[in-house]
Amino acid sequence: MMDMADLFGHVVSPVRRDEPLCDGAVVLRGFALADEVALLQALNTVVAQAPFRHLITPGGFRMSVGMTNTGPLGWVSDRRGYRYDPVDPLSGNPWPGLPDTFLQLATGAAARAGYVGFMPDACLINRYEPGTRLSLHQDRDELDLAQPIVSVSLGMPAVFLFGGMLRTDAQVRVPLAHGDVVVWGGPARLRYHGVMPLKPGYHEALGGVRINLTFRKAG
Ligand code: MD6
Ligand code: FE
Repeated sequence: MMDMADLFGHVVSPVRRDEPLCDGAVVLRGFALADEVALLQALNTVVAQAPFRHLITPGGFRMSVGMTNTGPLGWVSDRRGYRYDPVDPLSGNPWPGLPDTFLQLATGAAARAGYVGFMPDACLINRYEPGTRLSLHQDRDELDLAQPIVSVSLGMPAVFLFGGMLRTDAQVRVPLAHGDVVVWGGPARLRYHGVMPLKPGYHEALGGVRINLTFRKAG
């Protein structure tokens, strides 16, 4: 989208901007805002069927981020390890189906970032409460690492930490706001990343929490 000037010649910041992070990763500012109401409605439906829960890491720690999934495959963690599973271990049922609005958002964002034909089969939903963080990690449990990840931020803003190929590489801090979408693939696919502790606050869409959707082609 082009920058616009108002009647006085001030540059008006457009709601949507594309910000390359590095080769293979881009932030699409505000990309999810157009579908906000439908997205939040679909999110409520999913969470009613598969509520947020705190998974246990293979090392025995309880994750502070609440998680659930929608789509044919869901990411789970327990004492046996990390994996994608077609069944929600809480209910014994398949995960809720991927809502159309979710799918359209994910494929549209991927295409805009240059990943035409992305077809996710998993959407991990993370819920951050004040003080909650996600420690540095790589996303490497998916079969085909040529496929990107599409990450949608909703509600409270957070600072995304974006590192390099090694855990010890320096990280850049990327503020992510309600409606921002990060598309992440190619040479960036295995970069370490995390989320800084959520600051307390309030956002009209979701109250005091941040919700992140990450779409993957897992199987
Ligand atoms: C989050 N996101 O933003 C957590 N992973 O809440 C992720 O862990 C993530 O945003 C891979 C690609 C993009 C991401
Ligand atoms: Fe991740």
